[in-house]
Amino acid sequence: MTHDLPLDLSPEVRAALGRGAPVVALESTIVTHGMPYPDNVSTARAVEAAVRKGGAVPATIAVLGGRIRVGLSEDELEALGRGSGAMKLSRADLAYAVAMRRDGSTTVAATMICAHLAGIRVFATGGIGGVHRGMETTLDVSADLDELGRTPVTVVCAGAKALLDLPRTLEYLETRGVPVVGFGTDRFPAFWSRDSGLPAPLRLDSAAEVAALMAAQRRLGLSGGVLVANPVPEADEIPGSEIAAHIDEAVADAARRGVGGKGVTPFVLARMLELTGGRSLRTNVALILNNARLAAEIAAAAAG
Ligand code: PSU
Ligand code: MN
Repeated sequence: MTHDLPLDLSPEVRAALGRGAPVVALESTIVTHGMPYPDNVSTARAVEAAVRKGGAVPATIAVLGGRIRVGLSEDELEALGRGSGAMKLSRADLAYAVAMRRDGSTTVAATMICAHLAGIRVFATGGIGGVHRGMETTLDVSADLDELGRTPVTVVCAGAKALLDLPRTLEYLETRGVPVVGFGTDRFPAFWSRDSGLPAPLRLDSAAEVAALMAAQRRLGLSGGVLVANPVPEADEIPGSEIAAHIDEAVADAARRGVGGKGVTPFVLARMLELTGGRSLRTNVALILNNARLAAEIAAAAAG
């Protein structure tokens, strides 16, 4: 227990943080709501291994029985991936899950909150939530964006999915004062594809440069995180022209079935898997591993 917070660090994570060694936070909504079993668990394990190989300690975050757990055991990860009872926790649900002693997986927003409580500054995921298409009527804007504007954690992602309204997502991030960095690219990536058709607002080309940005942000007293957009490796990408029709169909299906709120992203992800015959999942796994490797490098550069 850390002070009187409902926060439990695994012994390995606690030791790493204690000696100032690099630690990379990992989310768990990807496990419970982003991929089917058993690919979700095997991917989560492979991501942890990629972080280790990069010289950092992985800290997968979830809420179990109302305790925020930072660093899960193999068995806990397996149970989370198998089970269907976990809540999808964003900022709005975190206190509820703690108070009611529930199990829940953490989204990008909730993982940032928990990572910050634990003292972890770098976090790897696949794609962030964003402004949904049709937000003019639904007002559906992921809490991930506001979290990036307020919580000092660097999030490494492969951009955001083209099922979102990407121009508005970037506008919103700018309004909230979030540095959005194309890593080794001038283009903002779109998860399965390397280029969304939009420019990346900023560009950096090394982990050391990202660490320098984080340090400067801190020195200036600017609250909030950094979004590092790391394009999927070329060999694994699905070009935008190939994926666009599937995205449109999946989004239309969600609307037709009246799926709304927290259900939209999980529904569309599952539908994309069907529509692409599994190809979207392979790309998803490849890009998360790629982000885990970069996050480990950034954590090492920031710790050094
Ligand atoms: N985008 C993805 N894959 C995901 C998610 C987003 O490409 O698994 C998950 C992340 O956990 C993200 C959350 O934080 O969905 C956003 O959900 P919402 O749009 O309901 O805020
Ligand atoms: Mn939403």
